[in-house]
Amino acid sequence: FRLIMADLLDGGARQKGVYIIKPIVYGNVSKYFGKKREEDGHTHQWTVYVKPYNNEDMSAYVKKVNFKLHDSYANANRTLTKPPYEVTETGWGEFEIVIKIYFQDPVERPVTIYHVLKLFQAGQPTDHNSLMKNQRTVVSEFYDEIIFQDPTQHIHPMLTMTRQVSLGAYKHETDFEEKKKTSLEDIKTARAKVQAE
Ligand code: SLL
Repeated sequence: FRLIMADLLDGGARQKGVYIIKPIVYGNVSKYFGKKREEDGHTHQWTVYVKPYNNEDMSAYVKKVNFKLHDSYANANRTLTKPPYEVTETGWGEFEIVIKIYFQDPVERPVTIYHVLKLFQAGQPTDHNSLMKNQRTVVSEFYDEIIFQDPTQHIHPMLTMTRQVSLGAYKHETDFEEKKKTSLEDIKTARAKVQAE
């Protein structure tokens, strides 16, 4: 009993000065039906998701992911307890989706992400003809990082020993390496501009 207690106490203690970073990608893809559906006026199919930036099994440290949709949807609260953490739906309108990530370690507070569901290409008209011209999938996704500060010893292995989920190439809709380059260039340019002012 003493040994178990000692382990529980130690394992539950936070490790000071340790940071573990889990890179993620969240967002949505959507596609125009090609027409407005008679029955419900829906025009698009879309999928909102949270996935690892690197190919790994997030369920090692994620307990569940909740997607809170617009109230016009039946069962607007969708909970996924295993990967893929995604919801596919149809609809006609854009709205904000609240994504809440819960962790296996109960001492870690859930992380909340706000994502505006995107169906239409920014700056483009949304009439039928314009939507047809732009047949490809609309993508709105973002790179981000979940940072575990001073994780407990219990969750440490769950964070560092995640396994690969699928063999073969693991690709995202967005070329994030390229986006990193252009973002850094943009920051440099902006800095130079501020300096000049
Ligand atoms: C607004 N942004 O300002 C809009 C709300 C609601 C989207 C968009 C269909 C839901 C359903 C749908 O696309 N809702 O029929 O199940 O009001």
